[in-house]
Amino acid sequence: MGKTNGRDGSERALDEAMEDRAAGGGLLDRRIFLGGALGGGVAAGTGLAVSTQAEAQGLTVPPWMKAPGSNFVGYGQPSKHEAKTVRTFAHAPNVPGTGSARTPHHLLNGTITPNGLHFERSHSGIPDIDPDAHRLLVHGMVKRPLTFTLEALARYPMESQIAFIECGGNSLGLYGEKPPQGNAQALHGLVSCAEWTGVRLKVLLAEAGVAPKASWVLAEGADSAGMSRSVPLAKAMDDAMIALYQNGERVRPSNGYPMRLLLPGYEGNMQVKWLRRIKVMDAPAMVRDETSKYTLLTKDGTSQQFFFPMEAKSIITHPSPGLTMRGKGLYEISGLAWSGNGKIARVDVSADGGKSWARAALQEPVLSKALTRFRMAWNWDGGPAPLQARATDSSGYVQPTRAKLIADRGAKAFYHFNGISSWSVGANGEIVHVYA
Ligand SMILES: Nc1nc2c(c(=O)[nH]1)N[C@H]1C(S)=C(S)[C@@H](COP(=O)(O)O)O[C@H]1N2
Ligand SMILES: [Mo]
Repeated sequence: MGKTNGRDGSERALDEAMEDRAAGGGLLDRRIFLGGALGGGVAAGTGLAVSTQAEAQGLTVPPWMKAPGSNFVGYGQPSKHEAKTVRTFAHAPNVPGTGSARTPHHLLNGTITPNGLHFERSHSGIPDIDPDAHRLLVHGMVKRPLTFTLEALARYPMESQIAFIECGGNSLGLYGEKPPQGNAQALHGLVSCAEWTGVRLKVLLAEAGVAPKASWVLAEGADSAGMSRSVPLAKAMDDAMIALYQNGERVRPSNGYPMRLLLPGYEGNMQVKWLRRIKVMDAPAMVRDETSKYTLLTKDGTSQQFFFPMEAKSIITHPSPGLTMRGKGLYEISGLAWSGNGKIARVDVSADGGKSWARAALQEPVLSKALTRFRMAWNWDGGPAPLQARATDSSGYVQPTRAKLIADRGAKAFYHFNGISSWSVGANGEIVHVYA
């Protein structure tokens, strides 16, 4: 390293950045982590890494360098040291397979959820579908009803789309009077993001020939719940997809094998798994999951039906409950933001319970209706600190505070919780969920 780029320069840059406070509570300018300008300075200045000298002294030959490693396997698995990175789930009493399994966001990074960790919500277990026997029927108000085998569908032009899916019931505990205790997985784990590949629904509808008066479609699953939802024809003709692949491989059985309906940005319940039927109609079918369930209870006790997009929301994944703070100093606050109405435009972070905010850096590429990773540099002074994130999407919509959400919807609201949530970092380094 030349003198101008050397450790002296980096240390100075760190000092300057430390002074470049973006908001109260130790939040630093978002540029601090960008471009690696602080590589040496971060290590030297804050003790995040072992110093080079000490490392050189400790450079011995570890056991795994002394013998050849293990053999190849047909389908790879995560390291045995990552055995805690799993979904967590509870079954509804006496109903095997019914319930949900949650994504461990506090143990992951980036924006794509590995297939084995994508959250799952199933109303009647995971059907064991023979892909050769499965059929997709497109019928109702069409000129030509059509039946597709998986083989036939695979010959259509395909597209890929990175999209989040969030259950309408994600985070619903936060409507409660007292802050539920749990980690990001337990409280917010019913959201995941994958690259989905398949055939646009509009291609199949065009081939079937939709009647001019049609305005809705009914999607039905091949599970024993026969789970069904009505979808506006406009969405079906827009970015709706019959997804056959998930992160490059066939959709997992738990996520809809051999095909599911993908409705980017819409509540998870409508994205019918194990899809077997699309019926074109001129009115919604008023099935159970859009009448008795998945409606939005409002303040005056009436229910709002057909509230489809999941609105802008963010959660901090690091630090978060279950992760340990190792003394004061420099940390990265990082998390996920998403909006069913477009792209994330900005995320602001607060380390003083919402009194002051600083703009976080967004990881590129920022994609519409996909999870977006945000990052913020933070110099923790070792004292109590309530951490919050607030997302704004490309429509200008700003994630509301929990208080505002409840004032608007009433205390009995259940679905679509997207209020700002808070982690409190205690002086002992323990992190808990609070209402700040
Ligand atoms: N056929 C069928 N589709 C279904 C469900 C179901 O139980 N059966 N659950 C729905 C619900 S409530 C959600 S939130 C999403 C979850 O999708 P995932 O399990 O792939 O994460 O699937 C939806 N599609
Ligand atoms: Mo759901």
